[in-house]
Amino acid sequence: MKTFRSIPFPRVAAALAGLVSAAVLLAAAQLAGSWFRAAASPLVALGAAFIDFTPVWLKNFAVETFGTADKLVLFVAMGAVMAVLACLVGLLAFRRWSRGAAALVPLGPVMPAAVVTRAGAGVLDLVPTVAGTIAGLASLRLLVRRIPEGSRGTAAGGGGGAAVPAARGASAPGAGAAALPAASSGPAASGPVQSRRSFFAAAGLLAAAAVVAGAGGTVLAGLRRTAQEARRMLRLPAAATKARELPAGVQSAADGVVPFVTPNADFYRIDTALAVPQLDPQAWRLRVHGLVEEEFTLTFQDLLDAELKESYVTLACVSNPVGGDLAGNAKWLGYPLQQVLERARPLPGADMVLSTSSDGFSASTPLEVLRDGRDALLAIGMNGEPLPLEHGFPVRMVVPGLYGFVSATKWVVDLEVTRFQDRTAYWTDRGWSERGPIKTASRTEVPRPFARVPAGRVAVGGTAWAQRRGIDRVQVQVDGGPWQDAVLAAGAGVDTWRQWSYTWDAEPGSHDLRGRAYDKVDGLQTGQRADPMPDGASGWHTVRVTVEG
Ligand SMILES: Nc1nc2c(c(=O)[nH]1)N[C@H]1C(S)=C(S)[C@@H](COP(=O)(O)O)O[C@H]1N2
Ligand SMILES: [Mo]
Repeated sequence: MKTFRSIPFPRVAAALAGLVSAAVLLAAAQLAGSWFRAAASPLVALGAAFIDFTPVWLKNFAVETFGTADKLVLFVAMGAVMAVLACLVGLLAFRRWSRGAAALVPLGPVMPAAVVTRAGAGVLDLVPTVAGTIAGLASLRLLVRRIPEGSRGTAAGGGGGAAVPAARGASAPGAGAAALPAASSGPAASGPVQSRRSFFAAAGLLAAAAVVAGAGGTVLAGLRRTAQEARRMLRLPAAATKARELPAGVQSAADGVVPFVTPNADFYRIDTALAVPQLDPQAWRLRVHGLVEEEFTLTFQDLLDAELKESYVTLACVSNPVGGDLAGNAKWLGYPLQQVLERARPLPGADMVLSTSSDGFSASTPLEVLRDGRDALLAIGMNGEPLPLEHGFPVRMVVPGLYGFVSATKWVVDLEVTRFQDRTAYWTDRGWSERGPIKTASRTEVPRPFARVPAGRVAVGGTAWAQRRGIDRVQVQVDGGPWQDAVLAAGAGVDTWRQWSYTWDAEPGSHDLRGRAYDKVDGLQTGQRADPMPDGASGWHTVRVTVEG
C-alpha cells in the first residue's frame, strides 16, 4: 500500500490515459471495421499477424498445451501486452506529447502492416485502422491535457525519491474518493482536485464511449454475417453416389469410446483463422489454374449441379500427439477433385496441387493422390448439413490419407497445379514437412489416463486409424506383459477409423496399459516415439491407471 500511495497521481493518470486511449483506438477501429470485412478489424488482423509471425516452437507449444483454447490464450496474452504498452504510451505522452503520439501510432504502422499483409486485403482495409488511430490520438491528447500541469516535470523525473509536490498537495491516489467532494465543493475549487475530477470525468466518458463503440461494432459485424444466413437457407442436393451404409457394430463395445461418427459440434477445429472467414456462396469462386491445359473457374452453383459423392473419411491433424484427440470422422458430401483435374488436364511435370483459402492458408497435395481414385472431395456437406462455418463453409477439401495441413484446405478458393520444387505451402514455410501421409495410430480412450477403476473385469477401449491402409489388428499389453489381441469393432472402409475393445482382468495396483495397431499394408505401427513436428507423431499409446482393491 505504501508503495502504491507513493506513485504520484500524474503517473497513474497518464497510464490510465494511455489505457483508455488504446481502448478508444481499438473500439473506433472495430466500429469502422464492422462496415467493411471481418478481416479488416485491426484487432483480428493484429492477432492473425501475431499467429503468422509467432515462432514455430511457441505455436506448437500453444497448440499442445491449450489445444482448441489456444486462440483464447492468444487473445488474453495479446491483451495483457497491449495494456502494458498502452500505459507506457500514456506515460510517454504525458512527459512529451510528441513522443507519446509517436508511440501510439505504431499501433499505426503495425496494424496497417498486419492488415495489408493478410491475403486478399485492399486499400479500404486501412480505413478502420486509420479511423481508430485518429480517435486514439484525440483521446490521448484530451486526457493528457487534463492532467494537472504543475506535476508534469515530476513525472518526467523518474526516481522514486523525487519530490512530487503537486500530487502530494492533494490527497494521495489511494485515499479514496470520499475525500474529494468536500475538498472540491468550495468556490475556489480550481486546484489539482478539480483537475482530477475533470480528468476522471473525461476518462470515464471516453471509456464508456469505447465500450459502446466496441459493442456496437461487434453487433454490426454480426448483422453482416451473410454467410451464416446463406448456410441456413442452403439445401444440400442428394448425392449421386451415396456412402456405403455403415455396418452394424462399428461402435466399440467399451462404454466411453468416442462416437464412430463425430458430431459436427464436437469435431476438432484447427486453423490459423482468428475470425472465421465469412464467405457468401453466391460470390464464391474456385479458380483452377497453373500447369494445366484448361484453366477455369467453378461457382458454387456448378457444384450444386454436379454429380456429388458421399464418403466417410477420418481427418487427422499432424499436431496430434500420441493419444491425442485431434482427429474426427464425418460423412462428407462433395465433388470429386479427380473430376476437377480431368477437366483441367495437368501438364507433364506437374506433381502438386497448391490449394489456397480465402484467408491465405495454403496446402500442398501430391497430384497423384488426387487422381488415384480415392474419395478426394471439394466438400460442401458434413454429416448431412452444409459445412459449418468454422469447418470451411461453403467449400473445403477433404483428402483421405493425408494430414489436414497438406490437404484439407477450408474456405478454399484457389487450386494451382504446380510442382513441389516451385511452390511451398503455409506450414512447409514454417518448418513442417511438404508431404504428410497419416501415420498408423491407436489411442486408448477408456479407462482415461490416471483413472481409478475397481478390480475385476475392466472394459478397455479406443480408436485406431490407418487411412488408406485400414486397421488390421489392435493389441493391448499390461505392464510389459504379453501382447493380447483386442476385439475389433466392425470396419467401414480403409479411410475411416476403427474402434476396438478389450476386457481386462484387473488386479489392484498401478498399471500401464499400452496399445498398438497393425495396418493392412505395413503391418505393426512403429513403436519409435516421434514428436508431431515435422510430419506427425508416432509411438505406442500408454495409459496409467490405478486399480483399487
Ligand atoms: N483455411 C484453412 N484450412 C485449413 C487449415 C487452416 O489453418 N486454414 N488448417 C488445416 C489443418 S492443420 C487441419 S488439421 C484441418 C482441420 O480441419 P477441421 O478444423 O475441420 O477439423 O484443416 C486444415 N485446413
Ligand atoms: Mo492440422
